[in-house]
Amino acid sequence: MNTSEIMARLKVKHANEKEYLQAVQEVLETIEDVYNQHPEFEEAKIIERLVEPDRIFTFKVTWVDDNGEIQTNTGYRVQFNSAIGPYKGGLRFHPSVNVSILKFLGFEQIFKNALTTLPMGGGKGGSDFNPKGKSDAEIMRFCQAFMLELWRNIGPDTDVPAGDVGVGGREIGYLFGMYKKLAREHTGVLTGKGMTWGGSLIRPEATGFGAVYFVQHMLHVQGKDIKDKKVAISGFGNVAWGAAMKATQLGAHVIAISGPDGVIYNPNGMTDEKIAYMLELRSSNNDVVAPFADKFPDAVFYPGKKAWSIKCDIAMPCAYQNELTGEDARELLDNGTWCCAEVSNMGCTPEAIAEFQKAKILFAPGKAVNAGGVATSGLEMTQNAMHISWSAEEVDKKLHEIMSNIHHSCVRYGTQPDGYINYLKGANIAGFMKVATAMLEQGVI
Ligand code: 2IT
Repeated sequence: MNTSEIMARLKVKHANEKEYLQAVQEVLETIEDVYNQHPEFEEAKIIERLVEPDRIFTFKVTWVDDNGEIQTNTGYRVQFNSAIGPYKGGLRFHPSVNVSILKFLGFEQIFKNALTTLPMGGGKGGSDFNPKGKSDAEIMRFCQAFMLELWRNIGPDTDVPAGDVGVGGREIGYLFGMYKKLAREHTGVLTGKGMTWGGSLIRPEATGFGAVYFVQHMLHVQGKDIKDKKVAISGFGNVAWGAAMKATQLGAHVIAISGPDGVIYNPNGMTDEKIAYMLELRSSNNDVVAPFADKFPDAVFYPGKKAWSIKCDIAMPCAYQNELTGEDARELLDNGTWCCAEVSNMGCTPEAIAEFQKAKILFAPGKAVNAGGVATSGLEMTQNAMHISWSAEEVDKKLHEIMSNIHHSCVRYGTQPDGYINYLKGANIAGFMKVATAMLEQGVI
């Protein structure tokens, strides 16, 4: 079957899983040529096998809130593909979480993890639990109840979850505590751990730092430098925070950050105090960015507006899937934006990507740009397995090397005859080739 036939069948079989279908379609479209050049892949039905997760666990999570009321949520873990290593990928706690979203994230993770050069398969999990407005004690009880079900299905050489939207250091702490109690072992079963109990230095910053390192490489190819460029960032979570910090350190001006309530226009760029305040905002659990403008008088809050309404050179979506639409892309292009580095997973709609590519501006997909996060999780696993910890400099150096390698892979597989670098194609082909080869060599399983 060719890639279009496979896609058509998937659309029938999983008709209501739109995010999953979107993620698969994007990959299949970009690897089609390579797939056709390798009849051995078709013979081994590699794509048919790759698009279905190995298994999905779905479980009930019951817990008691601060009012003594019993709450019921649904927990999931999608173990997608383990061809090149144990399943690896984050947990997302957000009311939108469902099988389609976790399958899309798990599918993306396979290729992303392959790109990192580290031995990690793809997985993802989470719950429809909404952390917004919950007390610390409620978060703890939920995490404990979640792990009570999950723990038998994960392990340091089996499946290693981490954080994603709604799951940060605090949640990983509660999840790890419960795992340790049940399994009676202190191993690297989760990443993103605290620094005193097995966490890796630089992991909290790694996704954002890695994204900016990737942008530096993209710009370098064009003979440009990030210094003095205007950068618009969406979101004010962990990823946006790391990206804002590194971009600022390198002399760029982060002139926009945003939240579900609107955008902060920050014409003078970030300061250390402003960057630190991003973390404070996030931990307030209220999911609003507006207070930033109350605290810093040189910043202006525009309710209901997106970061893409602010004139910038470089756009870095750092929030959710499909947060940057075709309309947003046209607005950015009209305002002269010449680089979009997707940091969120599938942050741009297919229409937005088509606009950027048609305009031939620099565009790179999340699975390449944000891979520094999971790569540093991989480095955390290595440190745990060796029972040592590396210095921040060592980890940062390795992160630099990994982002440089990923960029190199994108250029290698994505450079078009006219010289335009199609980073989307490059990332997908590079990831696919590695996983497909591993699957082929391991037989029909
Ligand atoms: O999307 C991602 O790569 C993550 N949420 C991080 C996953 C990880 O295992 O560190």
